[in-house]
Amino acid sequence: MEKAQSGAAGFRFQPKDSRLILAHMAVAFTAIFLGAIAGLLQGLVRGGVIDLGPVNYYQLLTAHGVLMALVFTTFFIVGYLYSGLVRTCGGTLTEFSRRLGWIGFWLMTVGTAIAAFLIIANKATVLYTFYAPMKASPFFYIGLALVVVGSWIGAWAVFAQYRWWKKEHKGKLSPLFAFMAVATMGLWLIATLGVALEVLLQLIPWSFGWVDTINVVLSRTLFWYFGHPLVYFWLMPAYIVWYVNIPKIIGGKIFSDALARLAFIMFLLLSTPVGFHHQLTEPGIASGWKFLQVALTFSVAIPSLMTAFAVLATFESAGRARGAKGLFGWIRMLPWKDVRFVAPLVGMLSFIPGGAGGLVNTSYQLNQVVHNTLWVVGHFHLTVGTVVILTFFGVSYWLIPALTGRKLTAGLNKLGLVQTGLWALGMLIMSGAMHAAGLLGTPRRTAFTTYGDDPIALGWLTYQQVMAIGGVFLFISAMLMVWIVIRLAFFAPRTEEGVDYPIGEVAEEAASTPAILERWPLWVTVAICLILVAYTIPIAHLIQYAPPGSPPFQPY
Ligand code: HAS
Ligand code: CU
Repeated sequence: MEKAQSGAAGFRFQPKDSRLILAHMAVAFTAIFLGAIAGLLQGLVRGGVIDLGPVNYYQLLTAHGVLMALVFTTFFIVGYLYSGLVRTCGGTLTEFSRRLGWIGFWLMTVGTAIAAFLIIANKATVLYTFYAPMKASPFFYIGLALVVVGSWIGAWAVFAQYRWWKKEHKGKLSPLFAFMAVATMGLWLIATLGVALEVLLQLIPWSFGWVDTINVVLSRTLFWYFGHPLVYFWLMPAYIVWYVNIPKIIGGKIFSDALARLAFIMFLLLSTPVGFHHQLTEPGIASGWKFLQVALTFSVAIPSLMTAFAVLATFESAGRARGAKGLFGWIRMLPWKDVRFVAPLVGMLSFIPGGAGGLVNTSYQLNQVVHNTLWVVGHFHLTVGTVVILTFFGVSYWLIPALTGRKLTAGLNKLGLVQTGLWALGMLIMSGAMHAAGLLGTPRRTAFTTYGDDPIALGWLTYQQVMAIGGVFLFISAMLMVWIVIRLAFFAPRTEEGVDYPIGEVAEEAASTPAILERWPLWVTVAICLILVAYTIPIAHLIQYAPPGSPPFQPY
């Protein structure tokens, strides 16, 4: 590891940029800290290990889901994208982008604070998917709306920086990082349209009592129009790390710039028109439309398979360039003691079962076996909870010191390896037990219960206890991570020579990138056409043949 760092380019962040990025990181890691506490407690309650009496299981579950899946990811991603734009597009944000960045940050932070307050007050115990007809306080939805609007402004900050760079470098291909950041934020704008409509037109008027009932299936459809691309909004920045940062960390080259851009264009096109794979058991949507979206879901696995190929190719050629022999000799050449590589690598490895599980989920008939069971919870703890989060942890090990002008010491690197190992172990146990319990029929979104000592339900208990054990390892790992982040931000030794912000170079033998990949208007138009094909008629039907609306319920 020492060697990789001494070859550093010596990049320096300007304080006005690092302040903005660190602000995002501070909220992100506060969310991890609180979310992990909620996660531990909820896991122990669910396993029947402890009984918290009056503390509401569903309230803890909501806090855990919102903090980890929505708050941590969004703040981390926006901060990370700014950092890479600074590094690859001009060395500093333009005044305009930075101002937008701060406006977006404060809107998101105020919105988060409002939502968090209402969860603590037990006025928003609706889980992170906030499904109607469960009703939260209208101010919870307003808080979420502020987060979304803030993130839109963040997206414009990204676009503005990119456009500034393009103007300064007429006719040139944009840096790969910037291209990917634009694709990610473009997808985010398209995706959040669905949830914005749901919140503004349905949830807010209904929760204020301005209308008596809500069209439940329409609200869920609008939610999943957003909810699936949401998971790619988490995944694409992790892929940026794999495509752009990791090659440099392992001393290799980016396998193919064109392939990387093509994969991101495919995500832009195919991530949205697939939301029905979360609604395969939902009545009111004709099976033909479900089938179409299932087919599109299988297509959106292709850019992930391309990524697996490209990342492996980068690994192999990096090893061979260093003289690796035999079929697998290159594996030993990888920097196995560098946490900046190992944490994301564990993420990649967990996407092999995680992605396979996703393909099971979306296989129309198989979905009936797993839907609404703990299997699905196991799936998303492997994907967002390991692939994405371990990649982001891997980034934190070099990004936080890069922002504060400090060094990742050998000691903190070692502790990072322990943290990564604990996470991997905890997740193997917890997610493994969740998958198994799900296949036995254990429902998700339920507090501890033996269903009146029903023998089938009693058979699930061991799995739930095993899940709790995995949860304890994960909790320890999360606390260790927060501690390391604090060390890196405030206490690690300072360095004067500038720091290593790893950006890979494209391999010499890679083919050149076709300019058409950067024609955004074309790709956005195709994306919108696909969405119109997949959603117009089914949504029109949901409105035209609307089921009787539902009044609000507040069960907890
Ligand atoms: Fe999913 C439910 C289908 C990917 C997250 N998913 C969820 C939920 C979440 C989530 C949060 O079709 C629950 C929502 C809720 O609360 O109800 N998912 C898929 C499919 C994929 C997929 C087809 N999901 C993700 C990702 C997520 C995520 C990514 C977060 C980041 N998912 C579903 C379906 C449901 C679902 C149904 C609904 C289930 C239900 O009934 O409720 C695909 O995108 C997966 C494609 C991926 C691959 C794997 C490629 C492998 C790679 C790693 C290579 C490794 C290397 C390392 C290179 C085909 C890229 C090698 C190194 C060496 C040294 C050897
Ligand atoms: Cu999905």
